[in-house]
Amino acid sequence: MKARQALYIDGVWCPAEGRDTIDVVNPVDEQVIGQVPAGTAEDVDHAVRAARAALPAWAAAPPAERAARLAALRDVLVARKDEIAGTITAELGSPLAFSQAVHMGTPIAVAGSYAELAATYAFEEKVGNSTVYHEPIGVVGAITPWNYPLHQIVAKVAPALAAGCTVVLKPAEDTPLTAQAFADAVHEAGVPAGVLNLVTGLGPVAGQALAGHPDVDLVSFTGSTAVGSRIAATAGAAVKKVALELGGKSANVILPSADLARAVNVGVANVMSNSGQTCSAWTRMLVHTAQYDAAVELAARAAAKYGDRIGPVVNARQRDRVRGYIEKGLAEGARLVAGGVEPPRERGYFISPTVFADVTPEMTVAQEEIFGPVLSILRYEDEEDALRIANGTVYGLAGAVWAGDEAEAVAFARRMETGQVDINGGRFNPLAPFGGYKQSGVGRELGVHGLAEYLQTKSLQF
Ligand code: TXE
Repeated sequence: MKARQALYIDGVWCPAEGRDTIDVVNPVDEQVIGQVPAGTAEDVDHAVRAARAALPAWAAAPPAERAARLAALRDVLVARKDEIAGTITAELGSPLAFSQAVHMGTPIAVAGSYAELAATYAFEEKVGNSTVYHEPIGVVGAITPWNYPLHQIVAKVAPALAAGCTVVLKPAEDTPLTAQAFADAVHEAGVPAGVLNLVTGLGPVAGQALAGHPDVDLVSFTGSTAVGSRIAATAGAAVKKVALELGGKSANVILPSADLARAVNVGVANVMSNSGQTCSAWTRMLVHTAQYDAAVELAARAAAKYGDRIGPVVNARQRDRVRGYIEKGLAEGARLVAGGVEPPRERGYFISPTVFADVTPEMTVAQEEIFGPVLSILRYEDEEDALRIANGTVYGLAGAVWAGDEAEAVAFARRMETGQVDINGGRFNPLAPFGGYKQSGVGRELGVHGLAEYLQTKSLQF
């Protein structure tokens, strides 16, 4: 896809106020593949005004009309699946088959789910002698990361549009071409002018201007905990609602009754997928001491099979950051059983799938989000020990439990301080709420819970 030197505001591609641009780089060969405008605070203001002007008509549109536009958007994404997957591969570096299946498949499912929810949700209900109306919260500022470039956008924009909100989107610097393709898809789907506006730009400039804009009613952010907490502080000062989807350090708990080989193989695949750049990745594998050595051997073998097929990480900064964590793991006494720190390649931000054994709960690699293809395997003595370790980080986004008996896995999962748990592998469900306990965030995405974030309630008493 050709990069557009323009912002999408009020239904048209228009030039940015300033002349600064952002280079888009292919992480596989480090070539610059395009340039997009680095929007300024003035551009954000322009976009917010367009979103505000479009709000009354969109909020008042019958839910069936909003549902029809979302269904059309889903259809456009389906029709353009291969083309947009190619764009994602070019700017994120993920293998094309993965971009087609996951980077496109997931947002297509989510857009479809919101087309249905917009049509069926009870925006008005009777409660005793009252009528309760669920009204759109207003203008939404959506700030998204690069790791699932389209999914992160759709997970915010689709429920916002279903709710009757209008949106200003500020996508990540690394993956703006996917965001431009999304804006084109929204346009083609017949969504009215001003309902979605796109301002590409730098986080501390365009992102900050959007988060602090007085005429934005809700800021929905996905990214690092550091930036999320800053956005929450800004929004809090203005008594503005925020939804935050932040980091994770999820535990994959393999109980002794589980099918060990399956649990380890799926667990390794989960961490290596998308080169480890998944906030919900099961980056800590917890294994009973009696099965520990067998699990380590299985994991090392599984990781070695992936090689470069997982693709690079997104940029040089992330590569260096991940390498730093691997070095820290070694320095703190973890035992490397696959991958490790290699000299940087001549081209491409590749990191070999890495597995650490003999990781203890207080080590940095067991506490901090690495966001690369790095798995830490920890040992536990009994179930209480496993639970203490699983709950022993500042995060609580996702996790997994494996057991021979599903009820046993469910009982353990209910005691985990985390927002989503896969039982014996699990399967993606676009209707299941996703979001964090503790420092993993505030609010939920997907399904009716995700829709509710974009609504406020009014009650009339009779
Ligand atoms: O994130 P940032 P980065 C984690 C992951 C990763 C680390 C750093 O651990 O290694 O964060 O990644 C915008 N005001 N996650 O630096 O900076 C920015 O432009 C307003 C977890 O890429 O948080 C981008 O659009 N906005 C994660 C978005 O915030 C600002 C996904 C995310 O970028 C801003 C990505 C500011 N001051 C990273 N500064 C997940 N939860 O899935 C930046 N931004």
